[in-house]
Order: sequence, then C-alpha cells, then structure tokens
Amino acid sequence: KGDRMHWWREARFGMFIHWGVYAVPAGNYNGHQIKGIGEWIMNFAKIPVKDYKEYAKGFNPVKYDADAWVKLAKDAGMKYIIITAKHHDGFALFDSKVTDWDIVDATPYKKDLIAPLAEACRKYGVKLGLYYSQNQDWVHPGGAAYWRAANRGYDKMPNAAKMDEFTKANDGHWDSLQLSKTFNEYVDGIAIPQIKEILTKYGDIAVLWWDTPRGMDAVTAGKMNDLLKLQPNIITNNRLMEGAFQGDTKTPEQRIPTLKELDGTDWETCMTMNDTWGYKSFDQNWKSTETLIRNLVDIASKGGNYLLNIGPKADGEIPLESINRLKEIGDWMKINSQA
Ligand code: FUL
Repeated sequence: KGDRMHWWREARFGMFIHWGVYAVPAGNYNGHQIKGIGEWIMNFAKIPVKDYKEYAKGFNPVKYDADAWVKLAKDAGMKYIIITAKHHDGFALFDSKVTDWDIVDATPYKKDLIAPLAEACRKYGVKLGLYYSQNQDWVHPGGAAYWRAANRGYDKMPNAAKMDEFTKANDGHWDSLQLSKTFNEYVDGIAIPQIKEILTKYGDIAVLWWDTPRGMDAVTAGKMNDLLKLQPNIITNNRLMEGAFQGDTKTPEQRIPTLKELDGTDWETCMTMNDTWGYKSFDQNWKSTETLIRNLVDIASKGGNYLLNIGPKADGEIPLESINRLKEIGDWMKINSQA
C-alpha cells in the first residue's frame, strides 16, 4: 500500500471536475432559480426523466480543449485530476456500450470526453482519476435516489406537494420510470459493465472516486470492489459502502479537518470554488484566491490533499473566475515552490 499511495501522498493538490448535462439548465428550471448544488437539479426540482433527457441536446462542448484543461491544472501545481465519468444523473461522459444515455449517443457532440483527457494527462504527467456514482442513478431504471428536503425554488412549483408525497413513498424517486427495474437489475445491467468500461478503456486510472453509498449492500459493493483489480495500482475513497470497504482515503467534503480529528488515515478535502460542483449560471459566491491558497497550505500542513473543483459549462468553457484563480495559484506556486 505504501508504494501504491506514494504519488498520492506527495501530490497535495488535485483538480475535481464536475461536468455533465446539468450544465445545460445551469441551475434554472421552469423559470425558477433552483437553490443548492447544480448537479442535483434533476433531483431538487423533480425533473421528469423524459424532460431531463432533452437537455442532452443542448450539451455540445465544442470549446472543450482537454490539453488546455490539463495544462491549466498542471500550471496551478495540481498533480491529478478526477472527473465525473458518471454523476447521479446517470449521464456518461464516455462512450458506454450498455446505454444510450451518454455523450456519444445522446448529444450533438457525439465524441467521448474522457479519451482526450486521458491523452492530455499522459502528455503532461498528470494522473487521471474517475468519479463514478455507483449507487444513485436517476435516469437508468433501478438506480438509487436520495430523498432531500424540499429545496427553495422547487417548493414554489405547482405540483411540488404532490411530488413530495410520491418521492417520500418511493425511496426518493419521483418518476415511475425510475421504478421500472430493481436496483440489482441496474447494478448488473449498468453499473458493473460501466465500471469495467472506465477501468479498461483509458489506460492507467489512478483513482476511482465512488460517491453517495447510503443503502449499498455488501454483495453489490463487493462485486464493484472486485473490479478494481483491473487497475492494480488504483486508489479508492471511502464512499463505496457505509461502514465497509473503507478504501484508501477519507473524503471530508467542503471542510478541512482539525488536527484532532486525524487518525493516520490518508485524507483528501474536496471543495468548490463557489457554492456548486456542477455549473450554475448565477452562482457568483467565489472564494478569493487568497482563501484557496490558505486552504491548500492548511491542508498540506496537516498531511492531506486538496481536491479543488471546477464546473465547466455545456459548451466546454471553464468559468473565467475559476481559470483566473487557478492562474493566480500557479503564480504563487512558482514563487514558493522549491523546484
Ligand atoms: C456529493 C455529491 O452528492 C455531490 O453532488 C458532489 O459530487 C460531491 C463531491 O459529493 O456527495
């Protein structure tokens, strides 16, 4: 484990990328600005599966420049990148053979987004990790959905109360399509084959970043965990299943642990630059570059890693506010690094 973790323990700084169809509504639905993290808009606003799928027609990242993205990360001093291969909305940024709900089959862009990123990462010597939402999937029937309390914006909509009732009665689901298969059917038909795909199609994968493990059972988690042998040096986090399969790293979210909380386990704080992971057109609550650098220093001094997020737009542009901050962090790195 020591050898496998070596690069990660030295890395200190990585880039998280939350990118998907949610960047199209960008926080807006039915004339409302939906409160909360943008990549949850489908769930928060209870958008029907059929309507949400329409957004994919507007996901056309013609300005996507994987080389420039990786260079931006590298110049900021980041040693690895983790991108959402599939988030809770079930949409795959890669060409998946087991579904049409992916970048190639559902969007006008029609090209795999992970392949060029993998290539650019190899070019610049940046490690590539993939985020995969193994449990929640709001589009593929049988995938899990979390119940979350009504969100301002959504609760003003005409049928919100009725929706709330349906959602509560159906384990967090709000569309009967989501209930047309069992969780096991989703696992065997979508999740397992997709995890195999992402672990075999793009060369070395440095990290598999699981998420939202509530309700995962040991048999399912075990099957998924077994697939990690496809990448012998891979590092995983503690979000495969609650109370089991703790992986290699703890994942404090949006917060930096105090020294007292640390128990020797490797850890990584993931954090947004504003208040959302996925792009929202109206979130302007940006942290200052000074705050971001202080966070990095705080985290590094306590032995952790800082996984700092960007939420690119549907056309492939990274918000200028994020680019500027990363450049300023890079300037600071140049002055302060030993190299
Ligand atoms: C959370 C997810 O539900 C968020 O959407 C985001 O991906 C964050 C990093 O992890 O638990």
